[in-house]
Formats: sequence, structure tokens, C-alpha cells
Amino acid sequence: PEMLSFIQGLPKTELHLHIEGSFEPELMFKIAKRNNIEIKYANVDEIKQAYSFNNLQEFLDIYYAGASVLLTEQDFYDLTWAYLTKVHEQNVKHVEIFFDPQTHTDRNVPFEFVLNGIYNALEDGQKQLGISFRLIMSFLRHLDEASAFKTLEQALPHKDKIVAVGLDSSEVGNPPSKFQRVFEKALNEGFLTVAHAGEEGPSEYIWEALDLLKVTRIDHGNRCLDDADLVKRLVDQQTPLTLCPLSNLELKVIQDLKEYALPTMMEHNLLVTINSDDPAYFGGYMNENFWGITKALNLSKVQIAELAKNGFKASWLSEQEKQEFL
Ligand code: ES4
Ligand code: ZN
Repeated sequence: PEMLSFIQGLPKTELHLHIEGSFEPELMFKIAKRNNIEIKYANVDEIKQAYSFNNLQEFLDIYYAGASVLLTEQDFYDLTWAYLTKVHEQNVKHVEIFFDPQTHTDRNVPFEFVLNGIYNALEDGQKQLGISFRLIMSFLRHLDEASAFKTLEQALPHKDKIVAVGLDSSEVGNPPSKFQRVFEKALNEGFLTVAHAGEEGPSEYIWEALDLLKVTRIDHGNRCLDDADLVKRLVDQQTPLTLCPLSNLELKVIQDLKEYALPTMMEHNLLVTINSDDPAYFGGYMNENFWGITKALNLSKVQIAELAKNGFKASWLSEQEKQEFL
């Protein structure tokens, strides 16, 4: 369809992407084989069958299991390179991606294998594919504060490579306040901060992310619509929300894309962006996310173009770098 080629042609950003969530079954089998690891599925079809989730936790259990075959620096390079070549085909010009070091360091994979594998691929992507990037280190919120502090210490020698810290994994019961002191140290060390908030958790968690963690963006943030004062705050400050439509659908945060509150958010003048979260698990990269909401909500070209531009506005590119796309 013509709308699909319009979406394809738009220069896009990706601001909410877990690199471990881009791990496609084909590559998972290849890497498991060369690392002599058995995976519990017989083939790619069986893996895809298993990707059916009723909530965030059901997904996370499978996502951590998948990531457990990643061992060497080359594995992390290959994972990241596969992602970059994929989004290059979709005209993505700039990415700001998460990695979850604790998922790997807890299995005794050295922090530097993870970081260097990912970072070297990002640098090659910049040179060979023209995709600019920023890297965000995300803490697993189901783990304790001490583990997050230890992870932050490991990142300190690599401030040239990591621009921000984030917060992901099981949201309900693990509020931003649990990591206030870790984020305070990260801020003092010069990192930007972001946090997943208001995906499954309540709007109070979004307030905490803003007030206690001093985040410059909210990842997801859907639940802000429950609180008019919060919406006003987000609009006044133009704090971006990194929305992930297919993720919300697959994790049953919403039951149908037709009920997605995106038009309401745009009417409120919230700075909303479209992202893929964990594309290998949720059935689509950037174009599929844009196409899904376009069909379900009957979006116009003007609206789609605005969403794509919002991605550049919400990014950490310099004002000068942004100008090319605004
Ligand atoms: C995640 Cl969708 C989502 N939510 C929270 N944490 C995550 N880690 C990877 N994907
Ligand atoms: Zn996420």
C-alpha cells in the first residue's frame, strides 16, 4: 500500500529498544550451536510458538532465557549488527538503545565483553550504514540496589561509551524510589537518566521517575492519562514518552490497537514517539509499529510524519544534528 511506502520512506529514530529483545530465533540457534548450548526448542517454529504472553513477566522469563546463550564479545557484536542492518532497511537514521548488563554479568559474562561487542557494532553501523547512536545502560529493577550500584561502578570507566542509565524489567512492586540513590550517583557522574514507568505500573511511578530519578524521558508512560496533573507536567516540560505499540499489544497492556490512546496523547500535545521495544518477540520493527497504529487508528500522513519528527526532537542528538530532520 501507498501508506506503507510513505512510512518506509520517512527518516526515523528508535529511542526504546532493548538490544537483547532484537535477538531473532535464527541467530539464537546459530549462536547456541557455536557455544555448545542446548536450547529447549527443537526449531525456529517452536520458538515462535512459545512467544505468546499474557503480561510483562511471562515475556521477561522467556527473554532472559533467550539472552542466556550470549557469551562472547562476538555474540554481542553479531546481535547488534543484525539489529542495525535490519533497521537500516527501514530507513532508521538514529538509535538510542538499551542493554541490560546484569542479565549477563550474573552469568559470569564479563561486563566488557557485553559493552565492547555492542559498542563496536554501533561504531561500524555509524561508519558503514550511517546510523548515529547513543547507548543506555539499563538496571534490572527486580534485582536489588546493591547490584545496581555494582553495575554503575563497572560503567564508570566507560563514560565515553555510555551516555545514560535506564530502569527496566518487572515494574509492579519495584518503584523508581527503590533506585533513587543509584540514580543520584549516576547523575553526579554525568549520566542522563531515563526509566520505564507507567507500562504496567501506576501513574505514581511516573511522578517518581520525574521527581526522584530526574529522567529526561519516560519509557512507555501510557498510564500518565490516569492523572491530569501529570499530563500537564509532561506537556509543560515536553518530556518525551517512548511508546511501543506492538509491545503493549503483545503484553496485553492494551487489548486492541484500535483502543490505543495515541490520538488522545497527541491532542494533549504530549511529545510521543513510536518505538519497537523487543522487536524479535513482539512481531515487528519500526515500520511494523508505524503500520500497525496507522491501520488501527486511521492515522493521516501528517500525523505519521509528526510522530517520526517527534523521535528526532526527543533524541539526544545536538540541536544542529536534529535540524537535518525537522
Ligand atoms: C521490557 Cl517491554 C519491557 N518492559 C520492561 N522491561 C523490559 N525489558 C525488556 N523489555
Ligand atoms: Zn522497554
